[in-house]
Amino acid sequence: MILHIDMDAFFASVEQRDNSELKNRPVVICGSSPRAVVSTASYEARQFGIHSAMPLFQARQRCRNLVVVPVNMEKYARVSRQIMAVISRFSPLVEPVSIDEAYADVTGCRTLFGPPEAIAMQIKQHILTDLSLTCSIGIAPVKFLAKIASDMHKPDGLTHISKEQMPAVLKDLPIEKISGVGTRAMKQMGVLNIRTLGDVQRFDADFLSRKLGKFGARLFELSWGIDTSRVETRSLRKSISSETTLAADTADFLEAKDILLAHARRVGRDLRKKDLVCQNVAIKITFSDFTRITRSRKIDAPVCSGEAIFHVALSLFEQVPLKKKIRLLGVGVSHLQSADIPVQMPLIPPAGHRIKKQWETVDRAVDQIYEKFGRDMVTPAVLKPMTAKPLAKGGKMTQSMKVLIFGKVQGVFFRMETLKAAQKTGVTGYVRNRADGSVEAVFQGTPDQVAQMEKWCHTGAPASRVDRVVTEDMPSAPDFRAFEIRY
Ligand code: TTP
Ligand code: MG
Repeated sequence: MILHIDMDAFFASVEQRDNSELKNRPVVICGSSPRAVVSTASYEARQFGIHSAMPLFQARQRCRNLVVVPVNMEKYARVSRQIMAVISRFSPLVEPVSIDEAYADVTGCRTLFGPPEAIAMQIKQHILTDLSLTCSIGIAPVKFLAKIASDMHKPDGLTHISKEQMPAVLKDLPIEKISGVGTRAMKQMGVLNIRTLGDVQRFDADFLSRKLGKFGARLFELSWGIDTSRVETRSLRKSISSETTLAADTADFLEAKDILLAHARRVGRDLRKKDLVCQNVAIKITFSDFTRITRSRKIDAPVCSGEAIFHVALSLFEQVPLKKKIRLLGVGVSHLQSADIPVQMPLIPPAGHRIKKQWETVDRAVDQIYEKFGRDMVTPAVLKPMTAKPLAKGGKMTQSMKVLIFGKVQGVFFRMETLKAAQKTGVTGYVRNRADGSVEAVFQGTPDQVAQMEKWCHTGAPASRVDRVVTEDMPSAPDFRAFEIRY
């Protein structure tokens, strides 16, 4: 059984505890800049509709007696360590997930401390008596449900979803309760009339994967109560990261993409140097107004290639609405393990597996060049201006190039946009969807035209997400008369 422990109005409760004048009053914890947003609101302030991430001026409009307390991160970090210490008294398997929440696997703790509910009550009791704070705890057979349960009866709640209750809870669970559901996936599910996990159960895994990508497969499993993620202890959560404060704040997506790539490659290199692999990738963004967000994702199989880390980082980045300029950008990896630990491979390797292995080989070769000749000898293709090799054919300089585009790239719109771009550039050839979810295109034209199209492929049609572009010269391609969409 898994426990998910989440503190109630954490920053605000700590301040209310330490200053009796703040007790029972509407309090927000907030930065001091004029454009500051609320970090958290006390439950008294929440009655006015004030919540985390709300601009302070708006919060003040809602409640005239609002008390604004500055953030004291060091103090919250200290209290956080005390909370984790309390939880660790009841289980050796504790995974802190943020400053105020943790998972604890209490499966093996029954003999010492009793059944999960008794353990949860004792944790709540200790946090209250030792630290004068309240928390809410969710208990469930799997992690994602434990997290949902802890939120069900906040504040000071205790919610147990037993194995027997799981089917009924899953059936009515609104999908927006599941963490990691992006706005695009929400839209797509709206089209499919999916509002609850019960609705998800009507579809099969293949269909959901096709419609929602990788998230579809996870959603399918969750809808049937399957969540294979384990509670990862702190020792496994060491991380490696790379970040920079930019010379000038930027809102340029391509610039940010290049920075992410550079960081991902640096992190990958560090991993390989230490003979480690990671199974979690995170990005960190500080905006020009100093608000900061982090996003992270667990990945299916451990990786150490900069390319693999980059693709996860990029997809996380794409889910962040860029309303403000970026001041700092970073990539981090965690859930590290030795690269020597044999990874259990699925019987049928997933489609990307071979490509992933190839990238790791490329990365290791590039590492050696770095070691020998220094940094500037090799740069990843995306950071380099695109060039094309001309080939003499039929007396005129034409080049034919086959391009495979991976990512969220299928659909009528993507093909139409490729056609439009090709016609604009003047190349001939074709574009078609492939069964594995990628798009294949062949471009024929002058080296310049082909290079332009190759460059276009790296960004793709608006609203698409290009993960990877593989190109291949085709010296013996036939002459194409026009550019067409093939089916
Ligand atoms: P949460 O656990 O999301 O919120 P909370 O503990 O304040 O309230 P709840 O009772 O609903 O759990 O976040 C923990 C702390 O993280 C929160 O006290 C302040 C900080 N935080 C921010 O700084 N910005 C944010 O946008 C959010 C959501 C939280
Ligand atoms: Mg909380």
